Parts: sequence; structure tokens; C-alpha cells
Amino acid sequence: MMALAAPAARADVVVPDRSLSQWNGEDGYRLWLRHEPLEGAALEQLRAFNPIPGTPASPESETLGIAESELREGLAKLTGGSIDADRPRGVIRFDCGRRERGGDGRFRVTSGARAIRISGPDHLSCLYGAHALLRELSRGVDPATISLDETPAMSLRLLNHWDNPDGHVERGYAGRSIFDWWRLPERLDRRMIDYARANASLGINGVVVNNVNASPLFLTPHYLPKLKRLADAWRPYGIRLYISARFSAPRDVGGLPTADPLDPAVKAWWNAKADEIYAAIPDFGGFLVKANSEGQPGPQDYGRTHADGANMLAAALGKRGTVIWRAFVYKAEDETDRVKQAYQEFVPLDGKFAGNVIVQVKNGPLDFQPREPFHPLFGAMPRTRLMLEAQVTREYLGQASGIVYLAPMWSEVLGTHTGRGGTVAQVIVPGGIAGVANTGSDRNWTGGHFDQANWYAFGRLAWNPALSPERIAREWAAQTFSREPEFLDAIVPTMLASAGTVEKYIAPFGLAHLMGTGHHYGPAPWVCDLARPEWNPCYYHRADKAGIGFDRTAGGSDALAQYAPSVAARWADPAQMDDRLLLWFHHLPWQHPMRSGNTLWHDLVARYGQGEAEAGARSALWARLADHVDYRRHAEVAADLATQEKEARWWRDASIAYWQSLNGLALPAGVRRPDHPLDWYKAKTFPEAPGQ
Ligand code: GCW
Repeated sequence: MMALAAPAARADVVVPDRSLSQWNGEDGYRLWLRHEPLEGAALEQLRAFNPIPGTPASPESETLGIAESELREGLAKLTGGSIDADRPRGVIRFDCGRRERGGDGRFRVTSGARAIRISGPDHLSCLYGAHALLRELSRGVDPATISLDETPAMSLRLLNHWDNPDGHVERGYAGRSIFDWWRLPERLDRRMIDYARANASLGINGVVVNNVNASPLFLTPHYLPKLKRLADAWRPYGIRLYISARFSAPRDVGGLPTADPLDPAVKAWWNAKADEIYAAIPDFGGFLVKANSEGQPGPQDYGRTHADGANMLAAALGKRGTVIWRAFVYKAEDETDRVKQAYQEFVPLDGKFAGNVIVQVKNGPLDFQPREPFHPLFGAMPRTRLMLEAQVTREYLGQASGIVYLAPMWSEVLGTHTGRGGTVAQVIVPGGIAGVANTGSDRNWTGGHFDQANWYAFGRLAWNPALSPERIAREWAAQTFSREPEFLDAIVPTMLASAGTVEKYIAPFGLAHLMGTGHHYGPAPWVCDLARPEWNPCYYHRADKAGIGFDRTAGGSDALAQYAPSVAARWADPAQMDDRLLLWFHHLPWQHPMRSGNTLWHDLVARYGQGEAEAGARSALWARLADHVDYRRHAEVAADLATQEKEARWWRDASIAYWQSLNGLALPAGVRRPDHPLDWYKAKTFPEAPGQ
């Protein structure tokens, strides 16, 4: 391995101190689809094969045309333009039937001495196959040996945008919305095509374009031409458009006095609305609904159940589409532990949902925290199609600062055995998977360059949940930054460890929901006075002079009982369990003896310190990789890492200062004291924080 260059000066200010041309180079817009020229043996192999896309001159469909041009342009870039068209040795043939779409996207890529064949039941298979072939070539695989035979694990692989009509993105950290509703339908931004390309390259096949805290505007005739324009643009890429539907729309924009799902006039309104949408968008995907959750309207406003509401909408869509009904519900008036409420509301409804309803469940029972156990609904509703909702945007994981690669977290959830009918990944096969998108108007799409890896990894895991986070990180980093082994060998382990780092300084030992009110940025474990009890950090940590943690055993809220006995048994005993969930399930004295031989207090302080140290080490490592990364992206990531370093120190110091104010304990010997007194941390405000 080549020795890495000496550490460059710490770059925590993004000011182009070099020429403008260097600054104007790579800016991240091209994502993982850069197809930078291969070098060395990989280039020789590809040149020797001399692959020429061999489709008919006039493609039979738009999708096939896109597949062909992706391949032609991708190959030209990978070979640095050195394919010899007069010497067609390795012909690439598309063999994907006559239909444009309608299958599940499965494809095969097989290679002989002189030809590569991309095949599948329809043209979308060929588009997916073309992207897969380019990905393999980009990894340096010899074209003569390529052999892929892939079928997606589940049929719905969706992105959910929390984008509002005015361009604000709820929990968005990459600028404004990518959807320009003001200029649509006349003007379709080029970004809408590049977005579809990127999604198609991963196999993402549906997009919910608006926030689940939904504006009824999307159900008005005014929006239909805008939605149609997008749907038409995305169709050749295999992407179906969905919208979040506001349950009270018949009242809000339909002129009816009620939105009661059992009212005949309400049913008729939704039926007519669905017909109107399908007349414009024949492959409209359906409705995503957040109902009776955090103030959103829903069927319970009329004494009806979630099933009544979902089934009424499902009947309006009929065979044409799907209702995706979210299980993210909890009530301030409910005295039980918030994390138990979704299970309590939904399990009794198992078997009562129509066939075209899917219940969408967050990965954990609280709310996308850095560490949660899997949601107990997985496996508990065997007669209901369930979908997993992951958060690609990092609301609670540092937002867009630093490097935080989420694939290990998702992969862990997907691979967890529910104890009732398989792993989470198996349970959701009839439903699918959705990711809350992290895209925005920033030139690099995702705010932080490394946040592109989360979009990428979400798509790859949705296609194949068995792919290893390591493999995905390597693929992504090689395509996005550099294929040099020295770079990959350094950055891939860094990415793999990065979510664990954030967990150490934000959510050590399974502490949760300790962030600032509203913006959710930074620590505020001291907040105890919000009107809704379950919005207060102190509801979750339950810390006092004696101890810390939420007792969810039989002696406490007994949330443990919502899991299969085999699973619950793993978390019942603090002495035996995975300590990353220790304080999620147990309230323990500060002096609780840990397996390490130290007290809980000692190890908690140490864990914060590890998080801070890891964040610092990451900055230093990135500085050493300067020679492997183009100038602008290196500088921008360096600045984001410097921010993360500061945040790690802040979370550590503010948290420790607060815990000390409760327990009165001294810091273990040799441990650095917080930089400021507790009041200094409490006084911080963030009026300009994004995403609120
Ligand atoms: O965690 C909360 C977020 C809200 C979000 C909600 C949800 C869209 O803070 O911003 O609303 O989850 O998932 O519905």
C-alpha cells in the first residue's frame, strides 16, 4: 500500500484559496454516475473486449433508448473514449422482450467471449441491467467474466419526500426542495431527469413527492398538470409517482362538511378524485397517509379506525394503486409509554386492511433515533402487508454534518430476527421499503457529499437487503470519489464506523430523544416543560440523583412484552444484553456495575469521550486523503468534518454537565471537564436552523 501523504493543514474554512478553475471542477452533482476512466489492468480488459452497444439504431421504447445511451456514454467515459467502433469485438445485446414495463425489474447480464447479453422480461430490465453492468465495470470486473442474475427482494422501493409546496423541506438539510411547483408544468428542470436517472441506477421505483404533513393542494385540479408532467418524465425510468394525501381533503378542498370515511359523499369524492388522477396519470402509484398523528387529520376524528380510513381510500384506487398508511402514531393523552402505542393501535387491526393497503412502520418504535430496537410491529401483523420506513435524511444523527453512513444501521434492522416469522427483511417482502429522502437544491444534492452514500445505500439495500454495508460503501466510494486502493482502504472502514461514532456522543447506551426542541439540532436533555409529556427529553432519560434510563421491563412500562419471548429475553437482563440498548430498556443506578468492571457513570462518560475522539480522528484521516480527492469536494467535506468535531464535543460536554447537575458525581480521574457551565449550553438558540 502506498504511504499516505503527510497531514495537510486543517481545512475548516471553505474558501477557495486556489484558482477558480480548481474550485469549479467536480462539485458532486454527478453523484455516483461519474464513470471516471478506468486505469491499468481494468482499462486493458475493457479495451480488449471493446464493447459496442448493439441495439437497433431506433430504439423500440424510450426506456430502451435510455438504457442504450446510458451504456454508450458510460462506456465511452470508462474507457476514456478509446472504444474502437470499427473493430466491434464485444457486442452488448439487449434482449428484453417487447413490453416497456410491468415486470419486477429482474435482469440478467451474461458474458461470452464476444458478447454481453442484457436480458429480462421487459425494457426496464435492460435499463437496470445496463446500470448494473456499468457498476461492475466501474469496480474493475473483467467484462469477459460478468455474470449477474438479479431479482429485487421486494416490489416497492420508494423514496418519501417531506417537501412542501413552497419549497421548504421538513427535516431537509440540503437547501430547498428539488421540486419546482411554481414553474411546473411548463418548465421541467433538468434535475428531475438526473434525479430519475440516479434512482433508476439503484432500482428505486417510486417517489412520494410531498410531505406526509400534507397540503391538500396536491389533490386540487391545479396540481394535476404539474404532477402529470413529472410522472411522464419519470415513467421511462421506471418510477411511479405517489402523493401524500391529506385525509381531510374532502373538507379542505372538496367543499364537503365532513371527511368521515364511512360517509357516502366522502367516498364518492375520493372515487372521483382517483378517477381524475388516473385519467391524467395512468400508472399513478397511490396515496401515502399520515393520519391521526402529530395533529394530522384522520378517521379517528369521526370515531372510525385506521382500517376504515385506509380501506375507503383503497377502494377508490382499486386495482390501480396502493394506499400506504403510516403506523407512526402516538397521543399525548395516552398515559402509556409512547413507544408502545403504535403496536397497541395496530395489532388489533391485523387482517382488517384491504389487499392494496400497506402499513408503513418506522425501523424503530420511537422515531429514527441513532439507536433503537426494531419496531415490535414487524412480525406481529402476519395478515397485513408491512413496509419499513427508514430515514435517509439525518434528522437525529447530526443532520448534514460530517460523515455518517447509515447502511450498517439499516442492514442490522433488516437482518434482525423478529422471533415471529423471519427477519424484518423477510416480513416486509409483501410490502416494501421506503426512505425519507435527503435531497435538496444544493449542487451536490444532499448537503454533505457523504450523504449521497446514504441515498445510494438505501437504494441498494432496497434492491437486495443482503448486500453488505462494506460492499456498498466500497462501490459507492469508488464510483463517487476514487478507485485507488489506498483511498478505499482508508475511507470504507471510516464510513462503516461512522454511525457508531454519532451514536456514542448523541445516544450512548440507548439513550434517546435528547435533542433540542423543534429544530432537533444539538443536545437539550434538560428540557422538561413542554406541554406534551412525550415531547420532553426528560420523559425519555428519566435521570435523577440516583440513576438514569427508561424501565421498559415488566417492572416498568413492559414494552418488552411487545416482542416475541425469544427476542425479549435478550434484552431483559442488563448484565447479559447488548449494552447499546441498555438504557433504552433499563433504569439503572449511576453506580451500576458494567461488564467492563467500571460503573455505569464511568463508562457513560468514557463513551461520550470515544465519540468525540473518533470524530476528531476522522477529520485527521480526511486531511491525509487530500491527494486522492478533487479539490472542492475535499475542502467541503473537511469543513463538514470540522463541524462534526465541534458537535461531538458540544454533545459530550453539554450532556455530561447536565448529568452531573443531577447526580453530583465527579468525573473519573483524568477526564476533561466540559468547556462551559451547564447554563451556557442551555442558553444556545438556533433560530436559523434548517428543516424545522
Ligand atoms: O420525527 C418526526 C419529525 C417530523 C415528522 C414526523 C413523521 C413529517 O420530527 O418532522 O413529520 O416525525 O415522521 O411524521
